[in-house]
Amino acid sequence: MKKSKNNKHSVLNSKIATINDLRSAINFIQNDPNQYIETNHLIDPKEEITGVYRHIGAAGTVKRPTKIGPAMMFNKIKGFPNARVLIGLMGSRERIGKILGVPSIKLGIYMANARKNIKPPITIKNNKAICQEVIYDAKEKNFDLRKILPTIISTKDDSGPYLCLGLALSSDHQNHKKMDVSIHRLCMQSKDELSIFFAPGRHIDSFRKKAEFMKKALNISINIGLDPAIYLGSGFEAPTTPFGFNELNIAGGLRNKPIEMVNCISIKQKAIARAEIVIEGEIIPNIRIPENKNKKTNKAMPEFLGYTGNAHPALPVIKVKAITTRKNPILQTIIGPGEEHVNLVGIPTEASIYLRCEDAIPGLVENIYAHSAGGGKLLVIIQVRKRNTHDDGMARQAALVALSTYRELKNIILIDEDVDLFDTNDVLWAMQTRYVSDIDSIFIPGVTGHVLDPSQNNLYDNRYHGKGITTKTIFDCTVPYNLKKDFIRTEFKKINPNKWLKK
Ligand SMILES: [Mn+2]
Repeated sequence: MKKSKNNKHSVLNSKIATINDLRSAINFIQNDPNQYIETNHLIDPKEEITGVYRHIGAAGTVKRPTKIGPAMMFNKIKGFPNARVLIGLMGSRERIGKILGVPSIKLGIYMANARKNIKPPITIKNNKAICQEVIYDAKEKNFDLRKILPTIISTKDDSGPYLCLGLALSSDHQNHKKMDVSIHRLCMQSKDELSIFFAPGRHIDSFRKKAEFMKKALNISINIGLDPAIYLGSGFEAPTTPFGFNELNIAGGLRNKPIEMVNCISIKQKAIARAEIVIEGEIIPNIRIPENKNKKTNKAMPEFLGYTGNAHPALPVIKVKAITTRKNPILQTIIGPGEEHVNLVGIPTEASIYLRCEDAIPGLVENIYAHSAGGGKLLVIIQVRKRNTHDDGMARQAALVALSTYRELKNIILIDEDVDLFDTNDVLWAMQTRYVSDIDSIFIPGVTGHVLDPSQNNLYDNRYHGKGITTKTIFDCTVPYNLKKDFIRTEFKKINPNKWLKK
């Protein structure tokens, strides 16, 4: 019995070890209808894919009705006979846990370990790179990226077709060892132009500004359809991954194997060798275009807090030089406010906070959850195990460490080890009997938050002049250590119920 169990475990691990790109990740889950479904019904990438998937598995901050569900592959795309669209692959923690070979409740801590045990990427030869099986040269007369890629339009208000899972890879134009990978909002603006939106402080934007100052273009590759380990590793931000640190190191750590890069064919830059699709281009210095250039709408696309973002008046432009793809490429995408986005930003956030708390207060923090309701950024649940009365203060100190680690964080709920941080009913239960608002709330006013939160606005709170400034709150829902004996949850007999479930 024991032997077969061990064998099963080793088979599982060896399968996970073979996941090195999007298709091998799909193969791993494709026979489980709770994790993956396909459809051969023709679908329009304009509004229909998001309209359908909202009912299947979007969840997150999407307006209800919606739910967590399987990833969905659309095999027949209107106007694009050779391409497929996949949405929702990283849309549940359970599925990410399966694909990475980790229990889903341990994902944050596992990511923290990958940050400590990094593996640098390697570069392979072009003739070995499957991302270059098919080549479209932008110099050719009929080149039009809008006709090559089945890019989705999420809603009627969107500024245009958006690539929602384009992993941008770029480097310092004078020192290519300083590299960065990160995901940004990319809108198709013409047959060979994309606008790129950088949130303040993003590392590739710093490369761009430096190149622009010297009147140089910045070479950039946009990589789509990847091993989820690469997307998840790319979600780390400074200070956990400081400026110039290549986040592909962490993906290599997650897989315990270097990520393969390849030289682009049209520019001096790297691409992810096993990507489904690579867009090669350069960010032109001193050019800006309005994000809504092609459409009279003030809106851009649905953003992670569940509201549609405003179109930006002046964005940098990527001039596309070439597109390379696998044969019959899969365009991988997400719903902006969905659970998939929550996981992509939230799990690295959990890892970053865990690392800093372990450094500052070893052994206190049990686990961290960047909650779905805050889009993985605004709300974090911190579970602590107090060891003495001193830890009554240290738990609150852990919350301050979290706020200093991740500036976009707004609200923190502290809970004890006997509360399930992933079960919101249980967290709210702790709030009812272990929290008294006027003694257990800590307010920290006037601190930088996130510009996409509509309450962080002068019209809502006229104490602050700018956008993205707010009051941060710590809700301490833990029991004071000396009173623990009065807060013991009812214990039921420990018993295996399976016998009573058999017919
Ligand atoms: Mn970075």
